[in-house]
Amino acid sequence: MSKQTQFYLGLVFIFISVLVYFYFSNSQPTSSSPTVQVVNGVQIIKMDASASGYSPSTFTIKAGLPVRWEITDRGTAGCTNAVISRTLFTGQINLVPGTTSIKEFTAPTTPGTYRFSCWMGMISGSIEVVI
Ligand SMILES: [Cu+2]
Repeated sequence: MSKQTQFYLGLVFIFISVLVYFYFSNSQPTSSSPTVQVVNGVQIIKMDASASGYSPSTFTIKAGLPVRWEITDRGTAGCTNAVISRTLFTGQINLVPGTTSIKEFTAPTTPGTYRFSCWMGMISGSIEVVI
């Protein structure tokens, strides 16, 4: 391979690298979180709960907008049979194995990290509220 060929191959390599870089840097998801979808202005969160934890366990939602939280019980037991969050809503969300429980509330207007957990706090997750 001549020096000139190597030089041009180098240029092509750099060019492709730059293209790839811009392609990926521009393709960031438009939604703040892939686990949240917005339908008719309602932010829908889908989460699985089991005795070992929540999946996914973190979400990002927009402040002040309605939320519909669908929690599918994949085998909770004992204290994991209810979800609480003192900062997001009052009361608790009761879970029944094999069924999906739905909780509707309005996202806080103050941005921040809001934690939720089973009623004894052994398994937990968080909802990031952004403006
Ligand atoms: Cu617990």
